Amino acid sequence: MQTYSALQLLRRAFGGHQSWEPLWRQPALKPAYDVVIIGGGGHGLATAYYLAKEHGITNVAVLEKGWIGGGNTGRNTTIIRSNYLFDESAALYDHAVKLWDDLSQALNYNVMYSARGVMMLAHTVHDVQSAKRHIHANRLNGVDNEWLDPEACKAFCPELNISDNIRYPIMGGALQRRGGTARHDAVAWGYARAADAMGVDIIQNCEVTAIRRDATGAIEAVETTKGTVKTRKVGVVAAGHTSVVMSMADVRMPLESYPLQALVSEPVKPTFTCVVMSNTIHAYISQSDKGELVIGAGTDAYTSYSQRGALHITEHTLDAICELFPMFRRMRMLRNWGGIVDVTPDRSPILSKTAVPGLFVNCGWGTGGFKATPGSGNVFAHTIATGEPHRINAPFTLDRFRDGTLIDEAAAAAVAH
Ligand code: FAD
Ligand code: PYC
Repeated sequence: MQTYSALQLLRRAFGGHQSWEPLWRQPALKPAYDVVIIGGGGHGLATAYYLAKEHGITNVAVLEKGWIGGGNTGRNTTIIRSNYLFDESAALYDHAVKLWDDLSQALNYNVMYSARGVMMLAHTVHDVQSAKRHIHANRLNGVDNEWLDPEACKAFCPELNISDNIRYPIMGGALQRRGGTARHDAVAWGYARAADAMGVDIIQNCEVTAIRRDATGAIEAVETTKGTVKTRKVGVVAAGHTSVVMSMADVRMPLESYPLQALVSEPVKPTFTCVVMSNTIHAYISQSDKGELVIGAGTDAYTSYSQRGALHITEHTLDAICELFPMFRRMRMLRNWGGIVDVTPDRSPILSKTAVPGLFVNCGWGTGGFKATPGSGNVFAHTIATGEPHRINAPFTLDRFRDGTLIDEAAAAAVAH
Protein backbone atom coordinates (compact mmCIF):
# COMPACT_ATOMS: atom_id res chain seq x y z
CA MET A 1 0.00 0.00 0.00
CA GLN A 2 1.30 3.48 -0.78
CA THR A 3 1.89 5.73 2.21
CA TYR A 4 1.80 9.50 1.97
CA SER A 5 3.01 12.16 4.38
CA ALA A 6 0.54 14.75 5.67
CA LEU A 7 2.10 17.32 3.33
CA GLN A 8 1.65 15.05 0.35
CA LEU A 9 -2.00 14.47 1.28
CA LEU A 10 -2.50 18.23 1.43
CA ARG A 11 -0.90 18.58 -1.98
CA ARG A 12 -3.13 15.84 -3.37
CA ALA A 13 -6.17 17.60 -1.90
CA PHE A 14 -5.32 21.13 -3.03
CA GLY A 15 -3.02 20.58 -6.01
CA GLY A 16 0.28 22.32 -6.74
CA HIS A 17 3.69 21.33 -5.48
CA GLN A 18 5.66 23.42 -2.99
CA SER A 19 9.43 23.26 -3.05
CA TRP A 20 9.57 22.16 0.62
CA GLU A 21 7.31 19.13 0.08
CA PRO A 22 8.74 15.68 -0.67
CA LEU A 23 8.27 14.91 -4.33
CA TRP A 24 7.89 11.20 -3.81
CA ARG A 25 6.40 8.71 -1.33
CA GLN A 26 8.40 7.90 1.81
CA PRO A 27 7.85 4.11 1.82
CA ALA A 28 9.03 1.67 4.48
CA LEU A 29 11.64 -0.89 3.43
CA LYS A 30 9.97 -4.13 2.29
CA PRO A 31 11.48 -7.52 3.23
CA ALA A 32 12.11 -8.49 -0.42
CA TYR A 33 12.56 -6.86 -3.83
CA ASP A 34 13.19 -8.14 -7.38
CA VAL A 35 16.05 -5.66 -7.73
CA VAL A 36 17.96 -3.58 -5.18
CA ILE A 37 19.95 -0.58 -6.39
CA ILE A 38 22.66 0.56 -3.97
CA GLY A 39 23.15 4.31 -4.34
CA GLY A 40 20.55 7.03 -4.92
CA GLY A 41 22.56 9.30 -7.19
CA GLY A 42 21.46 10.16 -10.72
CA HIS A 43 22.73 6.89 -12.19
CA GLY A 44 21.02 4.70 -9.57
CA LEU A 45 17.72 6.58 -9.85
CA ALA A 46 17.86 6.58 -13.65
CA THR A 47 18.49 2.83 -13.58
CA ALA A 48 15.41 2.30 -11.40
CA TYR A 49 13.34 4.55 -13.67
CA TYR A 50 14.29 2.65 -16.85
CA LEU A 51 13.83 -0.74 -15.11
CA ALA A 52 10.24 0.29 -14.42
CA LYS A 53 9.55 2.20 -17.62
CA GLU A 54 11.22 0.01 -20.25
CA HIS A 55 11.28 -3.42 -18.59
CA GLY A 56 8.14 -3.37 -16.41
CA ILE A 57 10.21 -4.22 -13.31
CA THR A 58 8.73 -2.08 -10.55
CA ASN A 59 9.44 -4.13 -7.40
CA VAL A 60 12.68 -2.21 -7.07
CA ALA A 61 14.31 -0.45 -4.11
CA VAL A 62 16.88 2.33 -4.39
CA LEU A 63 18.83 2.38 -1.11
CA GLU A 64 20.66 5.62 -0.36
CA LYS A 65 22.83 6.08 2.72
CA GLY A 66 22.28 9.84 2.80
CA TRP A 67 19.80 11.86 0.75
CA ILE A 68 19.23 11.30 -2.95
CA GLY A 69 21.55 13.35 -5.14
CA GLY A 70 23.74 14.19 -2.12
CA GLY A 71 26.79 12.50 -3.67
CA ASN A 72 28.48 13.54 -6.89
CA THR A 73 25.15 14.12 -8.62
CA GLY A 74 24.48 17.19 -6.47
CA ARG A 75 28.13 18.28 -6.40
CA ASN A 76 29.11 18.37 -10.04
CA THR A 77 29.43 21.23 -12.50
CA THR A 78 26.84 19.71 -14.89
CA ILE A 79 28.78 19.85 -18.14
CA ILE A 80 27.20 17.69 -20.83
CA ARG A 81 28.98 16.71 -24.05
CA SER A 82 29.72 13.60 -26.11
CA ASN A 83 32.98 14.57 -27.88
CA TYR A 84 34.91 11.45 -26.76
CA LEU A 85 37.61 9.94 -28.94
CA PHE A 86 36.84 6.24 -29.18
CA ASP A 87 33.85 4.71 -30.96
CA GLU A 88 32.72 2.90 -27.80
CA SER A 89 32.70 6.09 -25.71
CA ALA A 90 31.15 8.29 -28.40
CA ALA A 91 28.28 5.79 -28.69
CA LEU A 92 27.72 5.72 -24.92
CA TYR A 93 27.88 9.46 -24.30
CA ASP A 94 25.94 10.37 -27.43
CA HIS A 95 23.19 7.94 -26.40
CA ALA A 96 22.98 10.07 -23.23
CA VAL A 97 23.00 13.41 -25.09
CA LYS A 98 20.10 12.21 -27.24
CA LEU A 99 18.15 11.28 -24.10
CA TRP A 100 18.94 14.67 -22.49
CA ASP A 101 17.20 16.33 -25.41
CA ASP A 102 13.68 15.48 -24.25
CA LEU A 103 14.33 14.32 -20.70
CA SER A 104 12.26 17.13 -19.15
CA GLN A 105 9.26 16.02 -21.20
CA ALA A 106 9.84 12.32 -20.47
CA LEU A 107 10.04 12.92 -16.71
CA ASN A 108 7.52 15.79 -16.72
CA TYR A 109 10.09 17.66 -14.63
CA ASN A 110 12.25 20.53 -15.81
CA VAL A 111 15.87 19.34 -15.68
CA MET A 112 16.88 22.61 -17.34
CA TYR A 113 19.00 21.02 -20.05
CA SER A 114 20.54 23.87 -22.00
CA ALA A 115 22.52 23.02 -25.15
CA ARG A 116 24.53 26.23 -25.05
CA GLY A 117 27.73 24.79 -26.52
CA VAL A 118 30.88 23.48 -24.84
CA MET A 119 34.20 24.90 -26.07
CA MET A 120 37.43 23.11 -25.10
CA LEU A 121 40.48 25.37 -25.44
CA ALA A 122 43.86 24.48 -26.93
CA HIS A 123 46.98 26.22 -25.61
CA THR A 124 49.80 24.10 -27.02
CA VAL A 125 50.61 22.38 -30.31
CA HIS A 126 49.82 19.09 -28.62
CA ASP A 127 46.39 20.42 -27.53
CA VAL A 128 45.67 21.50 -31.12
CA GLN A 129 46.62 18.10 -32.53
CA SER A 130 44.62 16.25 -29.91
CA ALA A 131 41.54 18.47 -30.38
CA LYS A 132 41.63 18.05 -34.16
CA ARG A 133 41.99 14.28 -33.79
CA HIS A 134 38.90 14.28 -31.55
CA ILE A 135 36.99 16.42 -34.06
CA HIS A 136 37.73 14.04 -36.95
CA ALA A 137 36.90 10.96 -34.88
CA ASN A 138 33.68 12.55 -33.64
CA ARG A 139 32.55 13.48 -37.14
CA LEU A 140 33.14 9.91 -38.32
CA ASN A 141 30.81 8.85 -35.51
CA GLY A 142 28.13 11.40 -36.40
CA VAL A 143 28.94 13.50 -33.31
CA ASP A 144 29.12 17.26 -33.94
CA ASN A 145 32.41 18.97 -33.12
CA GLU A 146 34.17 21.82 -34.93
CA TRP A 147 37.53 23.63 -34.84
CA LEU A 148 37.57 27.36 -34.06
CA ASP A 149 40.60 29.62 -34.49
CA PRO A 150 41.25 32.15 -31.66
CA GLU A 151 39.10 34.87 -33.28
CA ALA A 152 36.21 32.44 -33.73
CA CYS A 153 36.65 31.35 -30.08
CA LYS A 154 36.28 35.00 -29.08
CA ALA A 155 33.24 35.47 -31.31
CA PHE A 156 31.63 32.47 -29.59
CA CYS A 157 32.68 33.64 -26.11
CA PRO A 158 33.28 37.41 -26.08
CA GLU A 159 34.59 37.39 -22.49
CA LEU A 160 37.58 35.25 -23.50
CA ASN A 161 41.06 36.80 -23.43
CA ILE A 162 42.78 35.80 -26.68
CA SER A 163 45.77 38.07 -26.17
CA ASP A 164 49.20 36.66 -27.11
CA ASN A 165 50.57 38.21 -23.98
CA ILE A 166 49.39 35.65 -21.45
CA ARG A 167 51.00 32.59 -19.88
CA TYR A 168 49.21 30.09 -22.13
CA PRO A 169 47.83 31.95 -25.17
CA ILE A 170 44.80 30.39 -26.82
CA MET A 171 45.64 28.61 -30.07
CA GLY A 172 42.04 27.64 -30.84
CA GLY A 173 39.25 25.51 -29.50
CA ALA A 174 36.99 22.54 -30.23
CA LEU A 175 33.31 23.42 -30.02
CA GLN A 176 30.47 20.96 -29.55
CA ARG A 177 27.34 23.01 -30.02
CA ARG A 178 25.02 20.28 -28.69
CA GLY A 179 26.99 20.27 -25.42
CA GLY A 180 25.74 22.30 -22.47
CA THR A 181 24.52 22.04 -18.90
CA ALA A 182 21.51 20.88 -16.85
CA ARG A 183 20.28 21.41 -13.31
CA HIS A 184 21.98 18.63 -11.32
CA ASP A 185 19.58 18.12 -8.41
CA ALA A 186 16.56 18.37 -10.71
CA VAL A 187 17.94 15.33 -12.53
CA ALA A 188 17.94 13.31 -9.30
CA TRP A 189 14.52 14.61 -8.29
CA GLY A 190 12.98 14.14 -11.74
CA TYR A 191 14.13 10.53 -12.03
CA ALA A 192 13.11 9.86 -8.40
CA ARG A 193 9.63 11.25 -8.82
CA ALA A 194 9.00 9.43 -12.08
CA ALA A 195 10.36 6.11 -10.74
CA ASP A 196 8.37 6.49 -7.53
CA ALA A 197 5.20 7.07 -9.52
CA MET A 198 5.72 3.68 -11.17
CA GLY A 199 6.11 1.94 -7.78
CA VAL A 200 9.87 2.04 -7.14
CA ASP A 201 10.69 2.44 -3.42
CA ILE A 202 13.29 5.14 -2.76
CA ILE A 203 14.68 4.70 0.74
CA GLN A 204 16.93 7.45 2.08
CA ASN A 205 19.13 7.27 5.21
CA CYS A 206 19.54 3.58 4.49
CA GLU A 207 23.14 2.44 4.24
CA VAL A 208 23.98 -0.98 2.86
CA THR A 209 26.39 -2.60 5.30
CA ALA A 210 26.73 -6.12 3.87
CA ILE A 211 25.89 -8.17 0.76
CA ARG A 212 24.94 -11.82 1.41
CA ARG A 213 25.55 -14.67 -1.03
CA ASP A 214 24.02 -18.18 -0.89
CA ALA A 215 25.82 -21.53 -0.95
CA THR A 216 26.19 -21.32 -4.77
CA GLY A 217 27.75 -17.85 -4.49
CA ALA A 218 24.68 -16.05 -5.91
CA ILE A 219 23.25 -12.88 -4.38
CA GLU A 220 20.54 -13.57 -1.80
CA ALA A 221 20.19 -10.44 0.37
CA VAL A 222 21.61 -7.13 1.50
CA GLU A 223 21.97 -5.96 5.09
CA THR A 224 21.14 -2.32 5.73
CA THR A 225 20.88 0.08 8.64
CA LYS A 226 17.09 -0.37 8.29
CA GLY A 227 17.13 -4.19 8.22
CA THR A 228 17.68 -7.13 5.88
CA VAL A 229 16.29 -7.16 2.34
CA LYS A 230 16.08 -10.33 0.28
CA THR A 231 16.84 -9.99 -3.42
CA ARG A 232 18.38 -11.98 -6.27
CA LYS A 233 19.64 -8.93 -8.15
CA VAL A 234 21.77 -6.06 -6.87
CA GLY A 235 23.01 -3.10 -8.91
CA VAL A 236 25.88 -1.24 -7.24
CA VAL A 237 25.88 2.45 -8.28
CA ALA A 238 27.83 3.99 -5.40
CA ALA A 239 30.35 6.32 -7.07
CA GLY A 240 33.41 7.03 -4.96
CA HIS A 241 32.61 4.10 -2.66
CA THR A 242 32.22 1.33 -5.22
CA SER A 243 35.26 -0.62 -4.00
CA VAL A 244 33.94 -0.55 -0.44
CA VAL A 245 30.50 -1.81 -1.45
CA MET A 246 31.80 -4.42 -3.92
CA SER A 247 34.18 -5.81 -1.27
CA MET A 248 31.03 -6.74 0.68
CA ALA A 249 30.48 -9.32 -2.07
CA ASP A 250 34.18 -10.24 -2.17
CA VAL A 251 34.76 -8.54 -5.53
CA ARG A 252 37.97 -6.50 -5.91
CA MET A 253 37.63 -3.45 -8.16
CA PRO A 254 40.25 -1.70 -10.35
CA LEU A 255 39.40 1.73 -8.94
CA GLU A 256 40.96 4.61 -7.06
CA SER A 257 38.93 7.33 -5.32
CA TYR A 258 39.98 10.98 -5.54
CA PRO A 259 38.45 14.26 -4.36
CA LEU A 260 37.35 16.58 -7.16
CA GLN A 261 36.29 20.08 -6.29
CA ALA A 262 34.31 23.00 -7.64
CA LEU A 263 33.22 26.43 -6.50
CA VAL A 264 30.67 29.10 -7.36
CA SER A 265 30.80 32.88 -7.34
CA GLU A 266 28.27 35.31 -5.99
CA PRO A 267 25.26 35.42 -8.34
CA VAL A 268 25.31 38.07 -11.08
CA LYS A 269 23.06 38.91 -14.00
CA PRO A 270 23.28 36.61 -17.04
CA THR A 271 26.58 37.38 -18.73
CA PHE A 272 28.25 34.15 -19.69
CA THR A 273 26.22 32.16 -22.16
CA CYS A 274 28.44 29.20 -22.99
CA VAL A 275 30.68 26.59 -21.33
CA VAL A 276 34.46 26.90 -21.62
CA MET A 277 36.96 24.26 -20.53
CA SER A 278 40.74 24.20 -20.47
CA ASN A 279 42.44 20.99 -19.48
CA THR A 280 45.92 22.42 -19.91
CA ILE A 281 45.50 25.21 -17.40
CA HIS A 282 43.02 23.25 -15.27
CA ALA A 283 39.85 25.29 -15.22
CA TYR A 284 36.36 25.29 -16.64
CA ILE A 285 33.48 27.69 -16.27
CA SER A 286 29.80 28.29 -17.03
CA GLN A 287 27.03 30.37 -15.48
CA SER A 288 24.11 28.70 -13.74
CA ASP A 289 20.53 29.86 -14.11
CA LYS A 290 20.82 31.22 -10.56
CA GLY A 291 23.54 33.57 -11.84
CA GLU A 292 26.53 31.99 -10.11
CA LEU A 293 29.68 31.36 -12.12
CA VAL A 294 30.27 27.63 -11.79
CA ILE A 295 33.99 26.90 -11.76
CA GLY A 296 35.69 23.53 -11.55
CA ALA A 297 39.21 22.37 -10.81
CA GLY A 298 41.22 19.20 -11.32
CA THR A 299 41.35 16.23 -8.96
CA ASP A 300 43.59 16.20 -5.92
CA ALA A 301 46.91 14.44 -6.43
CA TYR A 302 46.29 11.88 -3.67
CA THR A 303 43.56 9.31 -3.14
CA SER A 304 41.11 10.17 -0.37
CA TYR A 305 37.49 9.87 0.73
CA SER A 306 37.36 13.49 1.84
CA GLN A 307 34.51 15.53 0.31
CA ARG A 308 36.71 18.60 -0.02
CA GLY A 309 39.71 19.29 -2.20
CA ALA A 310 43.13 20.82 -1.47
CA LEU A 311 43.20 24.63 -1.32
CA HIS A 312 46.21 25.04 -3.62
CA ILE A 313 44.20 23.35 -6.41
CA THR A 314 41.46 25.98 -6.08
CA GLU A 315 44.00 28.81 -6.11
CA HIS A 316 45.57 27.43 -9.26
CA THR A 317 42.16 27.18 -10.94
CA LEU A 318 41.20 30.74 -10.00
CA ASP A 319 44.52 31.99 -11.40
CA ALA A 320 43.65 30.31 -14.67
CA ILE A 321 40.10 31.73 -14.73
CA CYS A 322 41.37 35.28 -14.07
CA GLU A 323 43.86 34.95 -16.88
CA LEU A 324 41.29 33.64 -19.36
CA PHE A 325 38.52 36.02 -18.25
CA PRO A 326 40.03 39.22 -16.81
CA MET A 327 36.53 40.69 -16.39
CA PHE A 328 35.87 38.15 -13.60
CA ARG A 329 38.90 39.18 -11.51
CA ARG A 330 36.88 41.11 -8.97
CA MET A 331 34.13 38.54 -8.49
CA ARG A 332 33.75 37.09 -5.00
CA MET A 333 33.54 33.38 -4.49
CA LEU A 334 30.50 32.17 -2.56
CA ARG A 335 31.22 28.55 -1.64
CA ASN A 336 33.34 25.54 -2.58
CA TRP A 337 32.95 21.81 -2.04
CA GLY A 338 34.26 18.45 -3.22
CA GLY A 339 32.98 15.08 -4.30
CA ILE A 340 34.66 11.70 -4.46
CA VAL A 341 35.10 10.30 -7.95
CA ASP A 342 36.21 6.77 -8.71
CA VAL A 343 38.68 6.35 -11.52
CA THR A 344 39.57 3.26 -13.57
CA PRO A 345 43.01 2.64 -15.12
CA ASP A 346 41.70 3.47 -18.63
CA ARG A 347 39.53 6.40 -17.47
CA SER A 348 36.42 4.75 -18.89
CA PRO A 349 33.44 3.56 -16.86
CA ILE A 350 32.43 0.02 -15.93
CA LEU A 351 28.80 -0.92 -16.70
CA SER A 352 28.82 -4.62 -16.28
CA LYS A 353 27.59 -7.87 -14.87
CA THR A 354 30.11 -9.61 -12.63
CA ALA A 355 31.28 -13.13 -11.91
CA VAL A 356 28.87 -13.17 -8.95
CA PRO A 357 25.42 -14.28 -10.19
CA GLY A 358 22.95 -11.44 -9.66
CA LEU A 359 25.58 -8.74 -9.00
CA PHE A 360 25.91 -5.82 -11.44
CA VAL A 361 28.13 -2.76 -11.20
CA ASN A 362 28.03 0.77 -12.62
CA CYS A 363 31.06 2.89 -11.68
CA GLY A 364 34.38 4.41 -12.75
CA TRP A 365 32.89 7.54 -14.29
CA GLY A 366 35.73 9.54 -12.78
CA THR A 367 35.35 13.26 -13.34
CA GLY A 368 32.76 12.93 -16.09
CA GLY A 369 29.67 10.83 -15.32
CA PHE A 370 26.98 13.47 -14.89
CA LYS A 371 26.59 13.92 -18.62
CA ALA A 372 26.10 10.17 -18.99
CA THR A 373 23.31 9.86 -16.41
CA PRO A 374 20.35 9.11 -18.73
CA GLY A 375 22.34 6.84 -21.07
CA SER A 376 24.03 5.01 -18.22
CA GLY A 377 20.74 4.35 -16.40
CA ASN A 378 19.14 3.26 -19.65
CA VAL A 379 21.73 0.64 -20.62
CA PHE A 380 22.38 -0.50 -17.04
CA ALA A 381 18.66 -1.20 -16.58
CA HIS A 382 18.80 -3.30 -19.74
CA THR A 383 21.80 -5.21 -18.35
CA ILE A 384 20.09 -5.92 -15.02
CA ALA A 385 16.73 -6.78 -16.58
CA THR A 386 18.06 -9.17 -19.23
CA GLY A 387 21.25 -10.36 -17.55
CA GLU A 388 23.19 -9.32 -20.68
CA PRO A 389 24.70 -5.96 -21.68
CA HIS A 390 23.02 -3.60 -24.10
CA ARG A 391 25.15 -3.32 -27.28
CA ILE A 392 26.20 0.18 -26.16
CA ASN A 393 27.65 -0.91 -22.80
CA ALA A 394 28.95 -4.30 -24.00
CA PRO A 395 32.57 -2.97 -24.27
CA PHE A 396 32.50 -1.47 -20.75
CA THR A 397 33.04 -4.75 -18.92
CA LEU A 398 34.84 -5.42 -15.69
CA ASP A 399 36.69 -8.21 -17.50
CA ARG A 400 38.53 -5.75 -19.78
CA PHE A 401 41.02 -5.19 -16.96
CA ARG A 402 41.83 -8.91 -17.19
CA ASP A 403 41.75 -9.42 -20.95
CA GLY A 404 43.26 -6.04 -21.93
CA THR A 405 40.49 -4.68 -24.22
CA LEU A 406 40.82 -1.24 -22.64
CA ILE A 407 39.12 1.96 -23.86
CA ASP A 408 41.82 4.50 -23.17
CA GLU A 409 39.99 7.80 -22.82
CA ALA A 410 42.65 9.40 -20.62
CA ALA A 411 42.64 12.54 -22.77
CA ALA A 412 38.87 12.90 -22.85
CA ALA A 413 38.16 13.86 -19.28
CA ALA A 414 38.83 17.53 -20.03
CA VAL A 415 39.70 17.85 -16.38
CA ALA A 416 43.15 17.45 -14.90
CA HIS A 417 43.43 14.03 -13.26
P1 FAD B 1 26.57 9.70 -6.92
O1 FAD B 1 25.69 10.83 -7.25
O2 FAD B 1 27.81 9.98 -6.12
O3 FAD B 1 25.68 8.61 -6.18
C1 FAD B 1 26.22 7.51 -5.48
C2 FAD B 1 25.42 7.38 -4.20
O4 FAD B 1 25.78 6.16 -3.56
C3 FAD B 1 25.72 8.50 -3.21
O5 FAD B 1 24.55 9.28 -3.02
C4 FAD B 1 26.16 7.76 -1.96
O6 FAD B 1 25.68 8.34 -0.76
C5 FAD B 1 25.57 6.37 -2.18
N1 FAD B 1 26.21 5.30 -1.43
C6 FAD B 1 27.54 5.05 -1.30
N2 FAD B 1 27.74 3.99 -0.51
C7 FAD B 1 26.50 3.55 -0.13
C8 FAD B 1 26.05 2.47 0.71
N3 FAD B 1 26.90 1.65 1.34
N4 FAD B 1 24.71 2.32 0.88
C9 FAD B 1 23.83 3.15 0.27
N5 FAD B 1 24.21 4.19 -0.50
C10 FAD B 1 25.53 4.38 -0.71
N6 FAD B 1 30.52 14.94 -14.65
C11 FAD B 1 30.15 15.51 -15.82
O7 FAD B 1 29.73 14.81 -16.74
N7 FAD B 1 30.22 16.85 -16.00
C12 FAD B 1 30.71 17.68 -15.05
O8 FAD B 1 30.75 18.90 -15.24
C13 FAD B 1 31.15 17.11 -13.83
N8 FAD B 1 31.67 17.89 -12.87
C14 FAD B 1 32.04 17.35 -11.68
C15 FAD B 1 32.47 18.22 -10.68
C16 FAD B 1 32.73 17.72 -9.41
C17 FAD B 1 33.21 18.69 -8.33
C18 FAD B 1 32.54 16.34 -9.13
C19 FAD B 1 32.80 15.79 -7.75
C20 FAD B 1 32.14 15.47 -10.13
C21 FAD B 1 31.87 15.97 -11.42
N9 FAD B 1 31.41 15.15 -12.45
C22 FAD B 1 31.02 15.70 -13.65
C23 FAD B 1 31.29 13.70 -12.26
C24 FAD B 1 29.85 13.32 -11.90
O9 FAD B 1 29.39 14.12 -10.84
C25 FAD B 1 29.73 11.86 -11.49
O10 FAD B 1 30.39 11.03 -12.40
C26 FAD B 1 28.26 11.43 -11.46
O11 FAD B 1 27.48 12.40 -10.80
C27 FAD B 1 28.14 10.10 -10.74
O12 FAD B 1 26.78 9.85 -10.49
P2 FAD B 1 26.37 8.61 -9.62
O13 FAD B 1 24.90 8.56 -9.56
O14 FAD B 1 27.08 7.41 -10.14
O15 FAD B 1 27.05 8.89 -8.21
O1 PYC C 1 33.60 15.59 -18.14
O2 PYC C 1 33.04 17.43 -19.15
C1 PYC C 1 33.43 16.82 -18.16
C2 PYC C 1 33.67 17.54 -16.93
C3 PYC C 1 33.62 18.87 -16.78
C4 PYC C 1 33.91 19.11 -15.49
C5 PYC C 1 34.11 17.96 -14.85
N1 PYC C 1 33.96 16.99 -15.76
